[in-house]
Amino acid sequence: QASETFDTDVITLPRFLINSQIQFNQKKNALNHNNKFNVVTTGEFTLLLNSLQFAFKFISQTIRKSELINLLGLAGEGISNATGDVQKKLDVLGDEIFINTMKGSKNVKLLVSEEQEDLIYFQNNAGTYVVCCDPIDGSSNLDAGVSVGTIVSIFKLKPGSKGTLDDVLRYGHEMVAACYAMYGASTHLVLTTGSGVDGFTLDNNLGEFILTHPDLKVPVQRSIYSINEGNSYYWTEQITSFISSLKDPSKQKDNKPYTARYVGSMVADVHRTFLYGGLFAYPCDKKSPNGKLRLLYEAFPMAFLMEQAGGKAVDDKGNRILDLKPNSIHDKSSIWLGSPNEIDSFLKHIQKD
Ligand code: P6P
Repeated sequence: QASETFDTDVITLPRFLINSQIQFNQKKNALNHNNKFNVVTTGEFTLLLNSLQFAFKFISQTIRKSELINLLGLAGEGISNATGDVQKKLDVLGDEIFINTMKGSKNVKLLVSEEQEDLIYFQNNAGTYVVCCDPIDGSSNLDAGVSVGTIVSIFKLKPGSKGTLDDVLRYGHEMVAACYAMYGASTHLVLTTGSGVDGFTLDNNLGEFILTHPDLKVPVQRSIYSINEGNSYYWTEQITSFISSLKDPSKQKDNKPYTARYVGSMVADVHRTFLYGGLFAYPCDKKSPNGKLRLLYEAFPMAFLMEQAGGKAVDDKGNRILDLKPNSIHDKSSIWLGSPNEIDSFLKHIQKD
């Protein structure tokens, strides 16, 4: 009877990847009518995701420790030193962990990191994957105990390529996978490999990510908007009028204004949008004419995940984020993402204008 309450058949991330690899092969073979050869994925991708999950676990541990040091630091030398050093150190540590893990995985050829000005080329890796990441997104919030995260997009090298900038400056729809880890009360991993989205929670005792949110779908509608209103003096008239319409009960079918929720850490704001619905936006403004969020390792992965969960992701002009292509590795973009109904009302508003 005990086993009824105690789950003895948990799906870990490695087991989930093996299952999806089998399903992928079955689908491929079903499509391959002449059946001359058995299409088997090489398992390279599974190896890459196993390396990625190690990086997330390592960063998660480092953050938990750094928060402890933070507390000690606050009691000791005063706020600025401890917080500043740990914060600065933490960005560097997160970046080093990521670079070393991807180099060690052997199947990553090119790496873009928010913390590195230039593209990283792994000379000795025979890999065929391109990984773009923000190792610790939102780290400025860390000392307030706000959730931060690691955001990752994955492309494959172009056929026959040895690995150049051309393999990185790609259309968003060329991504083969995207994920984020969120380091909050628990450590969550939300992942898509192009057929839906699945959420995992790190069991610290087992040291494994356990499948806790299979086949995540974003709610179709939710009256929540998530945007930094502190920038409203710099917004265009179009964006100002749209946001004020959300707050005007007479403009809403249920005569209720939208609720505002803004953490200021993209992973936390997007994770909430996945689970509760609503819209998250970081538009261009007079201060940041190209937007603030980066295309390759913030907008692209979150847009891919959101679309795979039944949501939408567009820029200020209504262009689909995944149809954009960066001209340089740190290019920025405006972004509106979330429940389809919310993004559709934004699109209607800008088309009306
Ligand atoms: P603002 C954090 O610094 C970040 O890159 C994202 O995580 C977050 O969504 C955004 O910037 C917050 O920017 O200008 O609202 O503080």
